[in-house]
Amino acid sequence: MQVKKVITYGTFDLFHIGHLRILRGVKDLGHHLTVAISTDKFNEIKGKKTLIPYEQRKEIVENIKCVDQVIPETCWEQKENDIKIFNIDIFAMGNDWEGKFDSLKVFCEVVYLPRTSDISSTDIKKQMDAFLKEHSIEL
Ligand code: C2G
Repeated sequence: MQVKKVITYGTFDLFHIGHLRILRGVKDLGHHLTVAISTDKFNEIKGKKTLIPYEQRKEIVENIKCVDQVIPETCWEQKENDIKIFNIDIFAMGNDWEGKFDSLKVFCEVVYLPRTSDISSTDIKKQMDAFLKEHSIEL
């Protein structure tokens, strides 16, 4: 049986059920899952503020049962090379990225999976802020 290799990319800050579902969904497309996690430096380039540092986000994701390999994501442009060096068959993302990575269809299959609604790292941060304010807890 040919091992089908899949890859996905993300920040995975404040790991939540939406992240877990997408990882499981991407893994279900093949047999071997590589996850490229945005480094803290790349998140600055993405304009994305993260609470959890890269090393901890990496340790959490690499301990998820369906994850086989974790690599750093340091730039937007690395995907094509990753697909080549890791012999990736399928690139997959949540469908908030629908169409954004279609240029990779030249190198592998591109799949966008349904995003889990009503949860995001940003929402969690907002809810935490509101909770702290409501209970007048000054950090
Ligand atoms: N996701 C999801 N449901 C949510 C939140 C996120 O399915 N409620 C998915 C996103 O669609 C993405 C993955 O989880 O496929 C990671 O999401 P983020 O950590 O927000 O990553 P992002 O900022 O989208 O970075 O080069 C690609 C970028 O690194 C993606």
